[in-house]
Amino acid sequence: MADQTLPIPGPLDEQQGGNAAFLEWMHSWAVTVDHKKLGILYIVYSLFFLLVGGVEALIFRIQLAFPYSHFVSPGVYDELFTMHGTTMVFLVGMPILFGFANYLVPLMIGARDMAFPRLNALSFWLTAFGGFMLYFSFIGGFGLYGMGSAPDVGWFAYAPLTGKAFNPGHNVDYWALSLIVAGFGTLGTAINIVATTITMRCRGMKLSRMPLFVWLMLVVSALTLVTITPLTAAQVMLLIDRYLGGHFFDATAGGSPLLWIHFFWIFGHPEVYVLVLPAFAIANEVIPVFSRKAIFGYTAMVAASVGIGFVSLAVWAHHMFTVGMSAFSNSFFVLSTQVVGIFTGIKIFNWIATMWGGRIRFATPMLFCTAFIFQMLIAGMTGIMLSVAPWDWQLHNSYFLIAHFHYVLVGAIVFCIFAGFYYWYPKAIGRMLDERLGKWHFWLFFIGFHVTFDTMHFVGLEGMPRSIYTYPADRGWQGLNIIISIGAFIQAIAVLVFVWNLIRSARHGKIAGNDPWDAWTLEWATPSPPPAYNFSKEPVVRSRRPLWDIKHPNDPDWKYEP
Ligand SMILES: [Cu+2]
Repeated sequence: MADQTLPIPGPLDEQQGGNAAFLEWMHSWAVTVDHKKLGILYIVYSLFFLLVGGVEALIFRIQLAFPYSHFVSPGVYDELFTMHGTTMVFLVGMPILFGFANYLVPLMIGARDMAFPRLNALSFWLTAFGGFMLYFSFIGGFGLYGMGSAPDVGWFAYAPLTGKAFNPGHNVDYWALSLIVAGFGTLGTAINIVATTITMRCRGMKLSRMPLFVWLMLVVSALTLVTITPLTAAQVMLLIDRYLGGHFFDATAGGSPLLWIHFFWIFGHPEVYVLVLPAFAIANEVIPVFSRKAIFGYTAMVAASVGIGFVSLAVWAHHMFTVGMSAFSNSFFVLSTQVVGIFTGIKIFNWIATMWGGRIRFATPMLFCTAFIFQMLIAGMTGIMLSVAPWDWQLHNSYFLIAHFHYVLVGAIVFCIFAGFYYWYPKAIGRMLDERLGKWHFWLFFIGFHVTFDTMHFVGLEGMPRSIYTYPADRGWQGLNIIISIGAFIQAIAVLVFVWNLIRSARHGKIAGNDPWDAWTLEWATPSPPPAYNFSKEPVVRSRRPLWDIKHPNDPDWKYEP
């Protein structure tokens, strides 16, 4: 088989081809409108910020490991947890998952590219510009602590703390402006995915035959269109308050800080599903292939995803049970939040039913997905606990809440992202990731994750609130905090093993070939990596498993799907 790996120039090539070749290579990536290259750019960009956001977490975990610690100053501490949250949600979670979608959706539906390739390129560069502008605040921002102040108001930037009275510097402006710019990039990508899915499917790829990955990215993109907009509107209102004499969020002048909180969570909670549904989408592709069984309950999976999409728009105030809403409002948001739990339950049932009776191969992607199911179950249960208003009154903004949402953001989303890397890296690069390093990555990350976030539930139940800079020694939180910090460092080592695997395998990994996992969706029908034009001939699809049909025409349990 010809060596079809992705051409990655190295120092040798530079010496032979001189800088010209390298510059030409750089130029080809800078001006690309190819969905595959843009997908890879999104992923590399997000991996960089995953490391940055991870380092921020390690620094404040050192600060919190001991009582009365002054490892960093209070101001820097506030910047670190604000930037950690903002980075992981806006510069890692969304772009990395849209990166996977950018790379895979056209391939999975048998299309040549996205519907709007130039909009696609613009969307990436807006996203990247927004992210780097946010980090420029570390240099350009001017806050209470002088030059070089990053946003320090929490990732949800509650009013009135963001007002000029409490935050006279530019760090809040960097937060709002950079997310507005990145937000337009995200909107552009969402428009592209919706248009591509609706208009670019190859012959026979009916909606009822689309891979679940594509279905979920369609729901996510529609959700993005209706949730990024209120956030952008609120950020513009904030800038009007700060510079044009507005009073939207200023209670002393007829405005209301609660208005910001409502706006933020009208975006913020659906945002959780903009992040977790793509993770579910990855699990929907990996679990069946490694169980050697088609997904259980395809239609129920689609319906549950659409259901989550809709209901997630009606739960936002479960983040506001402590603001003093009426009993009726609280009850409404308790119930709507628990309805989402039903849809997630259907999905967890279907993943287990898919594995049930299957011939399961626990290769690294499947290890990450199996752990994901277990952790999503726990995250769901603590979510239901927190959705009960009286319980939430006790634990709101405690480390129990931090543990809960990291169970979703890391335990579900990051675990699935890692699974996606081990599953689709061979397709994009043409070489396999090393399985031995993969197993090390998995077990170290699994242990580190549980040491950190299981323990965090308990220090929360012991009453430790979030965002505090330090704590007294007599609260009994020290032991638990040291364990949490040790877990964080184990996770960091696991991520370094992963990064090393990514770099090393690009040159030394086993050649993958077109279809290393014996899968059944169309991306595996192309060479690895796929040529710029994707398919030499438009595929014709006759079922939900187009490649399986081609490879197993006489499969006894194959049946024609209308
Ligand atoms: Cu929520």
